[in-house]
Amino acid sequence: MLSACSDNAESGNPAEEQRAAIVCATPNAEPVRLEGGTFAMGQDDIYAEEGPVRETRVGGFWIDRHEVTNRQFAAFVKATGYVTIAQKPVSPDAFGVPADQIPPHLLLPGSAVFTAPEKPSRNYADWWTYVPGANWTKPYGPDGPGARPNEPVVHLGWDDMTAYARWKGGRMPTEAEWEFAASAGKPSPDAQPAPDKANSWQGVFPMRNLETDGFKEIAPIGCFAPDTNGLYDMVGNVWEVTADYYRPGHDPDDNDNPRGPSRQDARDPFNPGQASRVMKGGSYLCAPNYCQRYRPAARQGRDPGMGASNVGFRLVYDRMPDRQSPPAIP
Ligand SMILES: [Ca+2]
Ligand SMILES: [Ca+2]
Repeated sequence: MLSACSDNAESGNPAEEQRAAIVCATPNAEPVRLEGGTFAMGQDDIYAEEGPVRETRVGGFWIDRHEVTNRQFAAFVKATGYVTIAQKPVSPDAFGVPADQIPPHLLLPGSAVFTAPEKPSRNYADWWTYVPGANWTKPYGPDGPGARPNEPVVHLGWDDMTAYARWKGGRMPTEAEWEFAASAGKPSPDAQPAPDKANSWQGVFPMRNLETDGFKEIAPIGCFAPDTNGLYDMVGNVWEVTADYYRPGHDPDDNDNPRGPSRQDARDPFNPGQASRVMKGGSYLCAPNYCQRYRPAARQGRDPGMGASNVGFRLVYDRMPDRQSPPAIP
């Protein structure tokens, strides 16, 4: 079944009209069974953290066809009363400095929101802003639109995602499982996906977003063609957090259902001192001039304690989930 992403057909804004003309699929809610196998994991010629390439085996699993949506997360919250990390005040202990040195707004509930800077920059601190009031229900902050049901949920921390996973009867994918699933059909290993293949950033990041693919920010699920596994938006739209701890590069000897380094061996240059998790696939903010991470092998660390406006997830399952009786959250 197909449905229009928007009914805003005659806005006078070419980008909005283009978006309105895009027809999005309504993906089947049942996960896809992948039988597992061997594939070439990693990449050697783009960013050093992605190598070395090595033959890697993964076992079979089921995987969600699309990123977890706001509709799905809202059902979890309604059933359990769950409150996410971004909806709670921040502990001063998280900063490691005396409380009187912490800017007060950083202690308010909130999350990191992309805000295009006024001048060209290659410093991520210039486009990431801690916005009090930003959380999964208000992905662009308190003054922006509310969460749209068919868009991927964002602004979740690790504990939020795993709480949802337990309730749903699934788990976070390993990096190898995720990359195996995303490698279906052997997408181009280095080029930016065509505008009809994935939601990424066309133009010069972070100043000029041409929106050639029809979306300035997050897209609803199902607006871009699925891969040969029937999976939507593995590359692009929002980053997807996996179970593995992050450190730059792969262990070449860890190639049979690898689960990444131990917590003690985790290391994230962008989040020193944090046991970050690996996230995959890039987002709507990935552009050729800055973040060429719209590829299956691409990876980055994700601070487990805070979400962002371009980070989501999807689940995998070891058995077909029983959708009739999700367990109560502890
Ligand atoms: Ca886009
Ligand atoms: Ca994605």
